Amino acid sequence: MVNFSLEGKIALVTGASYGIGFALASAFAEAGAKIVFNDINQDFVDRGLAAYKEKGIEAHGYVCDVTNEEQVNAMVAQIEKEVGKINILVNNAGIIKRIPMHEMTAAEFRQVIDIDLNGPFIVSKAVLPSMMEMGAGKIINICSMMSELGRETVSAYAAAKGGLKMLTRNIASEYGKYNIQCNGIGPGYIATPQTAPLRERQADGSRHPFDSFIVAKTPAERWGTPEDLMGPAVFLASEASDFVNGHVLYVDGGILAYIGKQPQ
Ligand code: NAP
Ligand code: GCO
Repeated sequence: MVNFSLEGKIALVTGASYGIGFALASAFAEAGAKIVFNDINQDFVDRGLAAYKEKGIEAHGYVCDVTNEEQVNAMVAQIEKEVGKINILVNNAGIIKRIPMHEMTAAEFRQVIDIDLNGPFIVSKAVLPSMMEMGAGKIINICSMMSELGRETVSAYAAAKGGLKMLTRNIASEYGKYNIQCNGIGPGYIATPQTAPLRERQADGSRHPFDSFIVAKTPAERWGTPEDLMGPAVFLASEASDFVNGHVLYVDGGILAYIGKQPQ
């Protein structure tokens, strides 16, 4: 019997007050997991807790900046004390800065790398010892189309997400012997606050050019939704994927496979 259930598991999803993280945590709860999440300030954590409660999910929320190793280690210790050892980690927290590279400061570049790549390293390192002790664990890194492709203005983000793909493969290589699987999810273009600027209506009411571009580049002819990612995440968090390791599962409506629609 294939086991997609997460009953009895504890899942930590970083940056999950809303957006993709919130959808993934909700899917894990539906599959039976206990939900733990963090966000960068109490206001977002409180909003997240209320949103989970509205869905009937009793989540545990913590204020923690994933780039701060001391805060992360303290949060994981507190989770283990208050909830239990973490079976599933989703490194979801992330930012993007859309700035032409020749105009981007080194500090701006570093900030994106710090949150999108150093953060997953720090949080994964914090949960690995207990997973090694338990002889099982799932780490899922939220990668991106930019783990494979570049585009104007996202140099820092692409460098971080490309690095996150290789960090995923390295954790898989180093910890597979402990029955810990580390995989990535590579969402396509998903309608969340992070991509809202790319979908804004123009002054004349027309679609944002990038919006039209993405719809033409996607065989599914639509933006993805956080809900599109829920099934793939439950699969990678469950025992059904125990022999899947070091893989990045692209959930992109076919963008990476498609040359794009011929302009009319
Ligand atoms: P989002 O709506 O901007 O949400 C990002 C979340 O991360 C927010 O809750 C944010 O909290 C949190 N966060 C940011 N910096 C943090 C830090 N230092 N410590 C803790 N939490 C932090 O983004 P999203 O669209 O849901 O994306 C979630 C993940 O999916 C990101 O890794 C993103 O790169 C990736 N992704 C998104 C898309 C897409 O099209 N949307 C596609 C591929 C991959 P605050 O609000 O408090 O800052
Ligand atoms: C951008 C978008 C993308 C998406 C996502 C695609 O400006 O190109 O924000 O980077 O967020 O990462 O997979």
